[in-house]
Amino acid sequence: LSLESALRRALEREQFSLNYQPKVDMETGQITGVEALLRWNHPDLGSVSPAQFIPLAEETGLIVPIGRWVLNEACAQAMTWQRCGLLPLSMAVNLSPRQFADEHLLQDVDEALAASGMSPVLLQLEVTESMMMRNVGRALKVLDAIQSRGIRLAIDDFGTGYSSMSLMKHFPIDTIKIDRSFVRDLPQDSEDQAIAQAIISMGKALGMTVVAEGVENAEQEAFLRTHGCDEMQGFLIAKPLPAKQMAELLRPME
Ligand code: G
Ligand code: G
Ligand code: MN
Ligand code: NA
Repeated sequence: LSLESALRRALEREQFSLNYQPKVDMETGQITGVEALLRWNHPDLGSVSPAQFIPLAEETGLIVPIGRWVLNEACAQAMTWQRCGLLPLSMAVNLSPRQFADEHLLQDVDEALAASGMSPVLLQLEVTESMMMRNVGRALKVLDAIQSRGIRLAIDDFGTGYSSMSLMKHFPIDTIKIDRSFVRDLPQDSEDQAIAQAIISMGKALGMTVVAEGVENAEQEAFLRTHGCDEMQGFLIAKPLPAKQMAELLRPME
């Protein structure tokens, strides 16, 4: 049994689930939103790492139906939490290059919003620099259509691709996420210090929200807060959690 054939059956066999990782405001400590992260639990193989199966799903094109499932599930979960009386929060969903290139992306997004009843302003789509640079004209059209619906856009893993300043200027981007490779060695590494500060000041000057990824300790947090980073995400706050555990974090203290 190849991994590919197992992956082909995973959707219909309901082997996927989503974990959720919170982002918090660095000033208030409040959770501003969560990012949905896909998990595959195979009965024999156990839990297969996304680092293994996402590239395979991308190569085979299976990421398109899988990604559609992720969108629907994430929006439905956000609305379940709202109906339980939790404060509405932003739900971030990662898009893959293949999904972004798919001509039905907007239709899939619209259907997930319609089926769940979620407000578009609460949905955030995470894209990468390389997805936008592959075909700039098309990417602009797609992102403008996404923005016109009120949906938010974040650039994931910022700084690891071919970042273009003109992309920052012309694309309707709300949020940039500093890749965790630049956060890991803060505050000791002086090059990472310079890079993190530059991303923060550029993002803020352009009116974007800047989120640091992969924050694992208080020293990293202190550096980022001092330099004006808006939000953070990482193991210091919480690992990606199953929906039930995430709901516990979201429930206000009594
Ligand atoms: O959750 P984890 O850190 O193991 O994720 C590893 C990689 O898989 C990350 O790059 C993450 O963006 C990606 N990933 C997780 N969930 C999804 C998803 O639903 N869709 C896509 N396209 N990528 C995802
Ligand atoms: O590429 P993307 O940013 O979507 O990747 C998200 C992945 O990063 C998730 O798989 C998650 O498990 C991982 N991640 C989240 N927070 C941390 C952290 O603080 N440290 C490390 N090493 N990985 C993290
Ligand atoms: Mn992401
Ligand atoms: Na990232």
